[in-house]
Amino acid sequence: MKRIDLRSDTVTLPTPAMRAAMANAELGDDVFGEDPTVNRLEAMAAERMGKDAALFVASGTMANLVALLTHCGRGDEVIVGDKAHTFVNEVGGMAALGGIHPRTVPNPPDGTLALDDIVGAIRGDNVHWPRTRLVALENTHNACNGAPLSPAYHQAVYDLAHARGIRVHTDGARIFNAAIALGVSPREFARYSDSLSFCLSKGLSAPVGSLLCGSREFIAAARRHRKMVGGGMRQAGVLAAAGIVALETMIDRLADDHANAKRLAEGLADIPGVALDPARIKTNIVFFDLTGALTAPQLAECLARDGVLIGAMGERRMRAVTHYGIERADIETALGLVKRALV
Ligand code: TLP
Repeated sequence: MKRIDLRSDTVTLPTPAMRAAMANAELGDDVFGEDPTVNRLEAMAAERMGKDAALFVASGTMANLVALLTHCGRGDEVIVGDKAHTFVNEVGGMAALGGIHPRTVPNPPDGTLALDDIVGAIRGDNVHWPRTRLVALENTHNACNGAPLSPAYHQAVYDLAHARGIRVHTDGARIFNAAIALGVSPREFARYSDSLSFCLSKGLSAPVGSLLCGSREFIAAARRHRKMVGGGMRQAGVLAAAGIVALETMIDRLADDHANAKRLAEGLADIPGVALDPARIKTNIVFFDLTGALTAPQLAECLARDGVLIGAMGERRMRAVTHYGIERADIETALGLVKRALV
């Protein structure tokens, strides 16, 4: 029985080409700046995003933390969506480690922040108030069904923030999913972000690592923060080698993941007791709700017995994520099992 693991695209395993590249990687001490493979990956990432420089870090969480520490001082405020990964799923690191004050505004289902809400949340000059330093966006927006944010939206946020001396960070953990879904270069998002992070270890299937991209000065400062949080790795080229293969070979195929997610959403919507709007599914993340007797943990347990893993995200809410290794036939198998359990 094939295990069909739809819990996340983080479960992807490295491709044979990645394993070969890792075994043969040329290495050095990256804290000395002497790992040629890390240096190559960072140069590639900067070039892909149209930024001066990039920094290889251990995870998406570390990329966001280092970005926030670099943009904000203690007591500064960041405007962030109430469903943002940085706010919900990063252990409160910005507050715990950076003394950074999150100011949430609601994320509507399209994953944006309403421009009026951002303007309304920006602090004036008052001795009582923290200083607004940063707006943090997320593209694609994980908790909003992987919604891709358009370059035009990024530009609108960037323009209004910059007009007020505020910077913009984009958590682009799945920025290549957004680029593929909208048919644009990832540079279109990076252009309107002072910093942008993206992950190698989600849909791109590398085992470990994220890149933080920005100006030369920003990345130099971020490098110190990475060291401070214990992220200065030594022969990290063994990991970066897989990341290079990921950037070279794994981006275009994300379109298959999007098509599989669409099919999954349409199939789920046809099953009585499942509620979702398939029109919202534009990338590889499908949230759905259960309206019948079975709870999400119960359905997850039932499916797991047949080798299909879908995340229970609450009493009624579930999440399925498509990725490398999940084929169309696996989607049909999962749909058949959900139907059998619910109908
Ligand atoms: N997301 C994970 C879980 O943490 C929820 C997942 O399974 O989707 N930004 C975004 C938008 C993310 O979705 C994630 C991971 C991260 C940052 C953090 O990346 P890692 O896991 O590498 O720290």
